[in-house]
Amino acid sequence: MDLSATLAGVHFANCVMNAAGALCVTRDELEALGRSRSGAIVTKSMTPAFRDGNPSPRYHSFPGGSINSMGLPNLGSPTYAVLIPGLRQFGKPVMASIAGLEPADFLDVAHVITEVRPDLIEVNLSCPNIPGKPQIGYDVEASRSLLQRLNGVITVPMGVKLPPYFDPAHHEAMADMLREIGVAFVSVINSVGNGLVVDPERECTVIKPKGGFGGLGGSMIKPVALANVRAFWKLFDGRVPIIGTGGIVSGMDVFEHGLCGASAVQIGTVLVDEGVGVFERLERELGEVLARKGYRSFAECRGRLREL
Ligand code: RRO
Repeated sequence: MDLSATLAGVHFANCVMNAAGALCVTRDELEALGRSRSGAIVTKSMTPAFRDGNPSPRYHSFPGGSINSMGLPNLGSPTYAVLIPGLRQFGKPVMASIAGLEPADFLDVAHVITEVRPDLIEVNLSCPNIPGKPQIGYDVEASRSLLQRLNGVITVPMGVKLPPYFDPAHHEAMADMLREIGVAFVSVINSVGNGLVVDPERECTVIKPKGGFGGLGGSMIKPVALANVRAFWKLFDGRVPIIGTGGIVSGMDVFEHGLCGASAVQIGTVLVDEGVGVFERLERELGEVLARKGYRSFAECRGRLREL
């Protein structure tokens, strides 16, 4: 079964890769992704300098999914610029996720990372966990201004990682702006920001930062993720490739993202829960689903969701 994907001119032997943030901060983690069946090596979102992130506990997984408030812990872009050339030995695309607390941070990181030419750059407009810093992706004009400036610096395919939107007017406004900018791909969704998980026995929050508020991931967010994949697929008429992220636990979940319009997918919570062996399981399960349904490739099912 052909589970490959081509996106912004970049070929992925496997359409399933890690989501930025999941097991991709350190050199060891990035190299483990390189050795795994992940279709790409996606880095943790990086800032101009090393960050410890928020105080622990800051990640909690439970049967329905996960909540996190990591707070952008990362090695800093100069260190990733040294690591990225070495990651090429694994023969798969390297995607650098870039972030910042201010627009100037994104530009600084973009300058440093463009120099080492990752295959793609994903601009993270949607970190929900920095106290006092709203998600840029919820402000169309701030996003436009930042992306215009980054377009002048980044010379590899540039995509955006967006937060979930819950209203068609918001999908339309964002899609109009992204069409004008000419992004190479759209990655949806980041975690569902500022949820609250409670431990009723201990009568407390399960994570420490921000009074227990954090980004939700895992199976409980799948319908929100699918809605965002589908909304952008329709608004772009299938002409801007979409990476679907959110709620993938099984090969069938990957198939659902494909039906809604995803060209490739990323996994977060399930990767943290199971480790890099999960890529092999998902590959096997997706291959079985596609074969049973008479498809010859993952690409063939893309966007084919029937509307009743
Ligand atoms: O580091 C984080 O707290 C974090 C980031 Br940058 C992000 O984009 N999404 C998320 O759920 N956590």
